[in-house]
Amino acid sequence: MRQPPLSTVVRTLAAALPTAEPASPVRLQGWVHRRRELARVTFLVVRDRSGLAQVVLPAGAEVPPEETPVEVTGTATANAQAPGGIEITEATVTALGEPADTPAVELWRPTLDTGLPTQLDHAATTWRHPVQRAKWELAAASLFGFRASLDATGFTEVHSPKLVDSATESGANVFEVDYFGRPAYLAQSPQFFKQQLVGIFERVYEVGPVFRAEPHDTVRHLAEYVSLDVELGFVRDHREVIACLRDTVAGMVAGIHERAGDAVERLGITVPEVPAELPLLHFREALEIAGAPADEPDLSPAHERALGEWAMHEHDSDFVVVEGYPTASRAFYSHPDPDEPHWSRSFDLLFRGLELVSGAQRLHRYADYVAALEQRGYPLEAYASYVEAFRRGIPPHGGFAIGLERWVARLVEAANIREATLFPRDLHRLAP
Ligand code: AMO
Repeated sequence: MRQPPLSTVVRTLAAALPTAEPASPVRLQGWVHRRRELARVTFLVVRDRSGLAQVVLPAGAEVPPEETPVEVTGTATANAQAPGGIEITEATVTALGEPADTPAVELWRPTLDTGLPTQLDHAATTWRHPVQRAKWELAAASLFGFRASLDATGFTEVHSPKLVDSATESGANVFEVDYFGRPAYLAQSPQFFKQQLVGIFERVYEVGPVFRAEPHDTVRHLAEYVSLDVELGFVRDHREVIACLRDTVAGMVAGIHERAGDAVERLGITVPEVPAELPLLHFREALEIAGAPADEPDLSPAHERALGEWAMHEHDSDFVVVEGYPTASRAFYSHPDPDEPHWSRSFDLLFRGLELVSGAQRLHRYADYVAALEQRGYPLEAYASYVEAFRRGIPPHGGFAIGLERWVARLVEAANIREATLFPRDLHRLAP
C-alpha cells in the first residue's frame, strides 16, 4: 500500500508514539530536548507537551541546538531500547524557528539542579523541565477537581472585580492604584463580593488572582497569588462550611488522580488522602498541643508545624482543622460564637503543618456589621456598598479560601512557595 505524503500525516504526540504502527510514517513536533552524537549515530530526543520521543539520525547529522522548536518526519520503528519501544528512523528534522540560545540550565538533566534565583530569573525556560512543569500540572488538575466538585453540588462560578474601593482583609497590606485620579486598591480577596453573590446564587466560587502588599520576605507569602474562594448560603454554622471544604479538597485530590497521575510519578510525591472527617481542634486545644501560652492571639508558623505533626501522629492525617480563633484576631465579618462571643466561628485548615485555608461563618445581619465596624474603629462609609447589601436579605452563610500556590508547595514539599509559582511576584520581583 502506498504511504501518504509525510506533510499530510497528522501530528503524533510523543506519548502516543509507542502505539504507532511499526513502519508507518509519523510526524512529530516539539523542542530539541537533547542531542547525543555517538560515533555511528546521532540521537535526538524531542520533547512535546506529552513527553519525550527518540529520533535516530546518521552520525554527523545537523541538528538544531537544544530548545529549538522542530518538526520531525520519519518512520516509526520498533526498538526495545527506545522509550516506549518505538523510535523514529529515516528522519528529517526541520527547525520551526531560530536556533535557540543555550538555556541557563540544562533542561535534559533528570533534575533541575540550579539555585532558586536562577530558576526564577529564567522561568520561561526552567518551567519546561519535565519535573518542574509537573508541579503546574498538579495545580491545573487540582483546579479541575475544585471546579468539578463544586459544579456537582449546585455552585455557580463567578468573577469579581480586582479594582476595588476598600481593603477587604486589612488596610495594612493593600496595593493602592491611581483610578482616574482617585485612589483605588487591588483586591486582597473576593470576600465582599462572594458574600453579596450568595444573595443572588446561594452558592458561588471564584478562581482568580488576589493581591497582598506583603512587606515580609517569607517562604510562604507572595504579593499576588491564586485564591480559590467558596461561599455558601443557608448554613447552620461553620461546621457545615468545614464539611464543604473537606469535600472540595477531596475533589482536588480526585482531580490529581484523574488528570495528573503522570506528573505525580515524575515528581515522585505522595498524594494525600483526605479523611472522611477532618481532625478538628478548638483554638484553645491547638495552643495547648503546640505548647503556646493560652493568651496567644494566633498560631505562629512553628505552632502550625507542631499541629501538623500532631495530626499525623494522632490521626494519620496530613490535614487538621483549627476552629474558634479569637474573634478579635479575625476579620470583622467573622461570626462570633453566640455562646462565647470571645471565640469566633472561624477556622483554618492546616495541610502538612502550613495554613492552607481560612474560612468562617460570616455575620449576616446589617446591625451586626455596623456594630462590628464601630467596635474596631473602622469607618462605616468605607464599607458602605458592602454593608448596605445586608439590609436586603442575605441568609446565614459562610465560606473559605484556599491558596493555590501553598497547596502545590505542600504537595511537592517545596521549601519555598516560589518553587510552585509560575511567575512569582514578591517584594523584590516584578519580572519575568
Ligand atoms: P486569608 O487572608 O487567610 O483569608 O487567605 C486565605 C488563604 O490564602 C493563602 N494566602 C497566601 N498565599 C500566598 N501568599 C500570600 N501572601 C497569602 N496570603 C494568604 C493562604 C490562606 O490560608 N477572605 C479570607 C478567606 C475567607 O474567609 O473566605 C482570606 O482571604 O493559603
